Amino acid sequence: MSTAQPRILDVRTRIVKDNDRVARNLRQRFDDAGAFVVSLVSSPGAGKTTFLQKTLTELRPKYRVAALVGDLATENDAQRLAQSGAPVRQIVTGTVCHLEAEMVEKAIGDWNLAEIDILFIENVGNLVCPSSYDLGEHLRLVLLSTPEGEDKPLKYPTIFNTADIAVLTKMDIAEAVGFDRSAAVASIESVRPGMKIIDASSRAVGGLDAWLAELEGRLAARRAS
Ligand SMILES: Nc1nc2c(ncn2[C@@H]2O[C@H](COP(=O)(O)OP(=O)(O)OP(=O)(O)O)[C@@H](O)[C@H]2O)c(=O)[nH]1
Ligand SMILES: [Mg+2]
Repeated sequence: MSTAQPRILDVRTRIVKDNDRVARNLRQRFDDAGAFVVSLVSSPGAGKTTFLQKTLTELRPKYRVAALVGDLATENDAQRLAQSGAPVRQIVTGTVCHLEAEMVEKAIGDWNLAEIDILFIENVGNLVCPSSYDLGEHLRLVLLSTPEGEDKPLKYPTIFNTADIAVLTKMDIAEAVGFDRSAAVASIESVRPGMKIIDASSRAVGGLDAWLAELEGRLAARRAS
């Protein structure tokens, strides 16, 4: 038992190192092509696909957008996202509980990145595994939905520490589920002081306005730099 543990850790460290190398190459490709890449992580069902479908639909008139989506099984999410009219590819991971940079690289395949302004990557719904894997993205969102508990950041600090923005989703049902926003904000603040927090609802009219303004601001700043 005590001899097996270090070997497992060695293998894991090597896998993560290999992933980081592929992710660095990917980020360079994205930069060279001028594609801004945003990934989304959250627990299962926090609202990633709904948020992304609406985001793609809102952005399509102004930007060339595309999406990759990871799940252990089914092409359901890709079919939902494709309703936006954007190019979408599903990554089926089988038994793997997170996306890896190599999976992203393969899924991009023959896409011409120079023809994409913003590429979104929806990770597998999981608050643990995705945190260790850089996908070459420029911006990582962690979604926390109102029904799932204000202390999730305290229980899963790493996923919040490896993300850039926390999005509080399903705000339209916040009152019905007794969501305590200040407690959720305090949880996020205690694991990641100063983290940007955005309220969102994919059901309410204008529910993604704050997020879309933030994204457009970051995109403009990137293009100006
Ligand atoms: N009330 C409300 N429901 C939402 C909102 N966003 C998503 N939902 C619902 O939450 C459920 C899960 O949403 P999904 O978008 O599939 O969640 P997901 O994070 O992509 O799920 P996985 O990919 O399985 O991890 C669905 O029934 C959605 O309709 C929201 O803003 N408000
Ligand atoms: Mg989904």
